[in-house]
Amino acid sequence: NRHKSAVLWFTGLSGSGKSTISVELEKELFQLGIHVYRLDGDNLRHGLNANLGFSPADRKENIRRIGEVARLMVDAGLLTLAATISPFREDREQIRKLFDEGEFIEVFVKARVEVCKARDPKGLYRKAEMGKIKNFTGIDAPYEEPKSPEIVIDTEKLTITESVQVILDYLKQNGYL
Ligand code: GGZ
Repeated sequence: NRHKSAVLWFTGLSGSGKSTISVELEKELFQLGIHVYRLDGDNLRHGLNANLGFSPADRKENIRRIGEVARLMVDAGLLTLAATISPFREDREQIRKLFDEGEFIEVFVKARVEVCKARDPKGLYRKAEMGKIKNFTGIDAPYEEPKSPEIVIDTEKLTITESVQVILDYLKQNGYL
C-alpha cells in the first residue's frame, strides 16, 4: 500500500493516552497494509536509552535519539509513530528541524494533570506525590504544551477509537494515506 512517510510525534503527560492511542493506531494502519513502526519512550528506556534518567538534559537526549531514529525510519519509507512525553517545547522544535515540511506531525495528546493523576494506570503519580519519584512530569517537573501542533487529541472527551479516527482522518485529508 502506498503512503507518504512521516513521523507522528505524540507528546503529552504520563497517562494522557499516548501509548494507548499509538498502539491502536498502529493496528489500524497495519490492517490498511501501511508499513508502520512505533517508537515508545517508555519501552526505549529499557534499551536504546537505558543510560538516561529524567533530568532536563537526559530527557533532551532521550528525545534527540528518538528523533534521530525516527528520521532514519522516515528515510526508509515508514510511517513512524513516536510516543514520548517530550515535555520541552524547544526540544520538540529541534526534532521538527530534522524533518522536511509535512514529514513531522506533532500530535498533542491533551488531558489535564488532575485527570491523568486520577487515571494513574501505573501508580506513578501517587508515588511522585509521596516523593518516591522525583522530577515527575506534571508534579515537580514541567510540561510545556505545544503552541501549534498539527493535531490535538482531547482524551478527556474522546474515546480511544474516536482518537484514532481523528488521526486517520488527518492522514487521509492531508494525503499521507
Ligand atoms: C515522567 C516518568 C518519570 C518521571 C518514570 N517523569 O506513563 P509512563 O510512565 O508509562 O511513561 C512515562 C515514561 C516517560 O518516558 P519518556 O521517555 O516518554 O519521557 S521524556 O519524553 O520526558 O523523556 C512514565 C515513566 O517513564 N516515568 N519516571 N520522572 N515520567
